Amino acid sequence: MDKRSTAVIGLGSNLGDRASNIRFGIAEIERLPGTRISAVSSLYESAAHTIDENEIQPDYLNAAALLETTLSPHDLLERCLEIERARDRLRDRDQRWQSRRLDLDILVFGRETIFDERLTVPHPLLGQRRFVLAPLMEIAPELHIPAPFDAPVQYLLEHCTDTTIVEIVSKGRDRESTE
Ligand code: A4P
Ligand code: MG
Repeated sequence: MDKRSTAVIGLGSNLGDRASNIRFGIAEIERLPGTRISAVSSLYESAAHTIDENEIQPDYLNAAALLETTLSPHDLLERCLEIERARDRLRDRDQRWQSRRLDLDILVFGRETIFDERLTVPHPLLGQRRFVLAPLMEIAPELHIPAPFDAPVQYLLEHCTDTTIVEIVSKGRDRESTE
């Protein structure tokens, strides 16, 4: 079966050589079977969102990659988790939102809304996070984010109440022009 879907993966890193970790993630996504990256955002820097607001964590670099893939959403998730593990993510499995070398989140997968024990798509916090919406705005401002958001990226960014400062730190690349 060769059903092709448009998906977006959000990448984040706040440990080690953050830019290199994100470049590694992009390169590994590009190697996935049946998958082609069509755009990669610039890198964006912001303070860490933490569950406990008193917790201090290193700042994050974030980016987003727009891709076409014939993988299923759950296969893509498994591949993303393998890529994270390959970047030697040593974390306590029971604790959420810890610092990490590389975190890959499936932000959007076609027009699908998925909510099961392994996968929630669109990513549930997408609309509340400027560090997710800013890179997405750069590569896919008109992309329609399915339910429960049911709105284009541009609309979600305009209505985002997250006051975190998100600064662009390096230019992205247009895949079409580099290949
Ligand atoms: N999972 C469910 N849905 C998804 C999805 N759409 N994409 C499951 C990826 N994974 C998904 O993930 C735990 C499980 O989530 C996976 O095994 C998968 O089955 P995890 O990566 O081990 O846990 P986590 O990342 O610590 O938790 P969570 O809830 O995914 O956190 P987030 O949303 O990734 O947030 N601040 C800034 N500035 N920038 C950031 O990138 N990131 C986080 C982590 C916190 N603060 C941040 C940033
Ligand atoms: Mg995550």
